[in-house]
Amino acid sequence: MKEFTVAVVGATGAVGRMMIQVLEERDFPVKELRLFASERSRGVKIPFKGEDITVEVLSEQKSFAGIDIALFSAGASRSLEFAPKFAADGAVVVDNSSAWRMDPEVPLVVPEVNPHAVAGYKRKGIIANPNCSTIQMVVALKPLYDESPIKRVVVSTYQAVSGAGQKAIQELMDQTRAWCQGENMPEPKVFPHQIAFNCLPHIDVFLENGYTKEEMKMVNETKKIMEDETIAVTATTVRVPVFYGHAEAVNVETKEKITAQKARELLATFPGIVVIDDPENKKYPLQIEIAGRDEVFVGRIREDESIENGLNLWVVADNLRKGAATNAVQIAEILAEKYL
Ligand code: NAP
Ligand code: 3JM
Repeated sequence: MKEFTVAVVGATGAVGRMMIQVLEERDFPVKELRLFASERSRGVKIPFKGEDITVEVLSEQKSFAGIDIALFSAGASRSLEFAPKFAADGAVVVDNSSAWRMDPEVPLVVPEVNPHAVAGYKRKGIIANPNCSTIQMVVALKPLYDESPIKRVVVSTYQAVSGAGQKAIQELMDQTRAWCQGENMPEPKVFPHQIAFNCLPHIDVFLENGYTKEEMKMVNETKKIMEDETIAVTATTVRVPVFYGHAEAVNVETKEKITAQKARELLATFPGIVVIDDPENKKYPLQIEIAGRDEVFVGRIREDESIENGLNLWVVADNLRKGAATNAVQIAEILAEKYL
């Protein structure tokens, strides 16, 4: 089997470390793994398949020749600057940031939904991984859409702190510990307010229309991935004091009626989805139970009795896995199997 030189850019971060773990777990055909991060990580070693790999400093002067696939998770500005350099030196970049997602020459891919779009990597040498909240939602929407086109989606999210990186995980831990020990609450540094025992309706920056950038990512990315500009999407994205796993309350309006029972069947037979929907026995997807899993979990499937053709769903996934690293590695697997 062909093997590839793979780079992880942002290797020391929450997403980067998970990418390395997922590459190993899925036994991706890696010939050589190269790891990049900032000057702060000079000399850091990260284990991969029993070997310690030394992190390289991402710098302007470097040639990136010899890299086949580069998985980026070092922030949008690094992606804007370095993804074209890696691509010019011959790599296909799978970028986790928002930098390239809405570029018409860059495919935006969720393998369960639009795997054919991967072919578009040939234009710029870059494929974009969608936002974590978009990924899990479109996986749940796809089997419903295939039954009847979707007119409108109203979504509210309950997003884990790990979506904001290593420092955010630490901030929730430090605030929780301080509160439990009766100490002074440390000043928030990553989040705009205290996150422990609190919910913040504020993820990423506010835009002129009053929505946050995170909310508009869900609106715009959904249309691009579903290849349907007519789907109306509106979102409220909320950070909650949970370490791993994003949950979403999703209201879907379809053109034709889909009963709750039919929706349950469609969702349960779709690749990458697990239905947990047994309210009598208190069974529905929970963040603490699905953390560490790669599938998208759907429960609380019920008809919206306020409109003719509506459904309500509760959709939960591990944001660092399906929401980021696993989706990126799945894209790399398609590249490896079909294109490179
Ligand atoms: P994180 O834990 O803060 O990690 C950031 C990573 O970027 C670290 O490896 C860091 O290296 C590196 N980095 C920062 N500045 C750099 C520089 N100037 N040069 C080289 N490397 C640099 O954040 P994260 O949660 O892993 O997220 C990383 C990025 O992935 C985000 O900014 C976002 O664009 C994307 N992301 C995407 C999703 C998704 O939905 N698909 C979810 C979460 C994040 P040091 O350790 O050396 O500082
Ligand atoms: C998730 O460098 C940055 O501004 C990154 C901000 C960020 C993003 C993003 O916009 O790329 C943090 C966490 C995302 C994302 O997936 O959209």
